Amino acid sequence: MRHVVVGTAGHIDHGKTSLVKALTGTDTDRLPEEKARGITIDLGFAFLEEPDGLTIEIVDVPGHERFVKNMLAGVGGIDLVMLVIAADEGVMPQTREHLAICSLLHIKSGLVVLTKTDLAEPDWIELVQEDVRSLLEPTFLAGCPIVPVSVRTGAGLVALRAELAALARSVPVKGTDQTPRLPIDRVFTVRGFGTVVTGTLTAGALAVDDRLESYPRGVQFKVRGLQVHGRAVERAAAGQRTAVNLQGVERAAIERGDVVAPPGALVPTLLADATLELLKDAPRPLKTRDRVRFHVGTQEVMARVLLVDRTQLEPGEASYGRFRLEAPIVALPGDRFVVRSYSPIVTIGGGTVLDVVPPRFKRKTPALLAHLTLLERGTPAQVLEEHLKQAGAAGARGADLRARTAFGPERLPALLDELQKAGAIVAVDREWYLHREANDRLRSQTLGLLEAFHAENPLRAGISREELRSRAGNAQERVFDQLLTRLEAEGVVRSERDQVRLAAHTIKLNAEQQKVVSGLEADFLRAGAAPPSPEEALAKLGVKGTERHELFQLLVAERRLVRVKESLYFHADALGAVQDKLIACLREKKDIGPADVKDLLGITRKYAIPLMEYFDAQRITVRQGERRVLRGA
Ligand SMILES: Nc1nc2c(ncn2[C@@H]2O[C@H](COP(=O)(O)OP(=O)(O)OP(=O)(O)O)[C@@H](O)[C@H]2O)c(=O)[nH]1
Ligand SMILES: [Mg+2]
Repeated sequence: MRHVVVGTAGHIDHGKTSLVKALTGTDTDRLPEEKARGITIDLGFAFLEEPDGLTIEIVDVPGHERFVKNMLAGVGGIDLVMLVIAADEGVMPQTREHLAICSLLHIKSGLVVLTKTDLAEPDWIELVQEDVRSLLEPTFLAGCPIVPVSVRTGAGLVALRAELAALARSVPVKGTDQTPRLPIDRVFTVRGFGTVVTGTLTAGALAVDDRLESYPRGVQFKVRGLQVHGRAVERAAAGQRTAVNLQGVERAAIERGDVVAPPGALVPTLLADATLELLKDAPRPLKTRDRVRFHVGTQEVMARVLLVDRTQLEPGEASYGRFRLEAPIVALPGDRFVVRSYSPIVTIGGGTVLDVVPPRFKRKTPALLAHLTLLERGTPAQVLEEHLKQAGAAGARGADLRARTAFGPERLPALLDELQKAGAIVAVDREWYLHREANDRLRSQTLGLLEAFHAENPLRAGISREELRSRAGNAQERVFDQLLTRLEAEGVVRSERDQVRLAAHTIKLNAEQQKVVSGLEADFLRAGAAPPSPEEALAKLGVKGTERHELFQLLVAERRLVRVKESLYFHADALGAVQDKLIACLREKKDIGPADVKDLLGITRKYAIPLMEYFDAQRITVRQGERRVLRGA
């Protein structure tokens, strides 16, 4: 089962809709206004089934110059174009404009239908054919079949159908390893069913009960039903005209231009980098900051264009542009788009989307140019590496890379693997990646910070992990954790509790410092349950300072002194002895008050109260009024 999408194109009244009807039996002009005016206003849909299982989906577009925007919403998803030219009138303005649009969208092939041949003399038809050939010469339709037909007499219709089927069979099969996307071209409600959207599925498949999302508004829903050609189906495949019945979504929450895809698979953006070419016959140069109409998929959004390496793009020239969009678009790199001027509304150019999450760059810098050139011309692996390079120290999640590249769910992991093996990127964990350069930069920055910290604080064992992370440019937490884990595994860094240090760092005391530290420790040990204040202890050794003194803190960091409350420290051994006595006493007496503690340890209230509170906090005792009992006793 193959589905190939053919779009009509051509000037108003040249017979597109009549031709579709003659081929398929379907009148695609459904609107009352279309019937009344005898012109096509919006898109119409029909199909042809070939005996071998090939289905040719036909999108009929309006030719009126005022409805080119509708035409653009229709041709975004087509594989082939059927350029319809009336033999009596020949090439007209929208013949050219539609042809230019198809060229800009990189439609691969198609054919020309020279219709209304019953209205022209053979000589004249001959001349028109010449004219058409020279029009097509510089385009993708150069040398394509030109099929003369008359809907009135039926002449040429059989030959046309055969040409169409042959062309359709030569269209390459659509990729399966791609994000399924349904750019919405119609939204309506069906009584008893609710909201229905239609579009041409670009890739992959959709199935009933799938959980999907409508972008850019992020409305999530379940597929209640699917229809293809008016028949209910369980599954819709790439290339099929698909109608999706959304469960629980208001009609007003969706409009033409929105895109249906799996949740998280796409990123709406207000900024897009792209290649940009101006048509040779554009009426004037395009200047940076010009306001344009940006058409991608079935969407039209106003935008300002910033030219990357010049202030003005001349007709026929190509460069890179950054588009500041006035409403979010939903696209993937590789998508083609069309640009029309704000006023007068004419098609002036187009290009390929390169990046939908563009990095911040100072405009016009050679770096930006090099970056965009790589995105345009690089191999898939180079493009992916470039995205990770731009992500810097923050790195990127695999799922986010998928939403901003055209690589499918199978291709992307394979490319990430390849880059990892080549040493270009580092896997932070199973879903987070970092460019090698960012990794190395963060690593040397972190080691440098540790070195500097030790040099400035020779008597401190280490720096807190959080402090270090924030000094290292507020590194992404997962990235930083992974770096420290690796540095530890390599034996370069040690971390204890929340303190990090270089493995090589040791605290070296000179003789005088050593004397102070030993003196302090001895003093507190001797004082037992009635220790001096830090100031007193230091002063006794001839040092001026408080508990913040670094030699004092050294004993605290090593847990030889334990802080019971502000400015009240006990030697760890003394505190251990106090705890033992207290527990023994509590076992015997069941509960004790401050007076018991004073007597037991021979200390004053000044020590007894903080000690009792300390043991409460340590969850050894529980307070009951003014008395304490053993916790859990
Ligand atoms: N004599 C003759 N008339 C034709 C032929 N094909 C179409 N017409 C007539 O041309 C007029 C326009 O035909 P449409 O099919 O509506 O043209 P269209 O290209 O779809 O027009 P838009 O969608 O508005 O751009 C109608 O009156 C048709 O009957 C033909 O082969 N011979
Ligand atoms: Mg029509």
